[in-house]
Amino acid sequence: MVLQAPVEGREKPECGSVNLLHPRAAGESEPPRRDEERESGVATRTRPKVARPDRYKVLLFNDDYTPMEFVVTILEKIFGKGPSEATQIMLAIHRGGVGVAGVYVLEVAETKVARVHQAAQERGYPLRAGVEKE
Ligand code: TYC
Repeated sequence: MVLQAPVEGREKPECGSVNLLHPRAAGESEPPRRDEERESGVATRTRPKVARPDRYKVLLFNDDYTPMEFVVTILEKIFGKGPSEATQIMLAIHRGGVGVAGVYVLEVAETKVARVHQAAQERGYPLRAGVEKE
């Protein structure tokens, strides 16, 4: 029977430290992840999966009373549009009834809607905004 003596200096590194004796610390590539992958030689995954959050459109709705200039200002100040794009979006809403002011993750989209309603209410305009999943 052969008893293996512990190899000096090759213990598991402490948490938070870097084991410079590890092969990958010397630039070796990742080992195959699964038997299937190793045996077929076909890489079935090249990058770790990263969840993308769902995105939501912020819609602005037309009405007969909110001034065009106010809607343009909203699109500039709250949605970061330049004057030309803001005017185009406003006119598209005016003609078509509804338009997309921007697309965001849900929490940001809902905050923008609240800001639109707050700004409109302060001036007594009936402008409405809403959120729709992309
Ligand atoms: N229809 C409005 C007007 O003629 C302008 C307007 C455009 C209002 C877009 C709301 O989301 C809107 N004054």
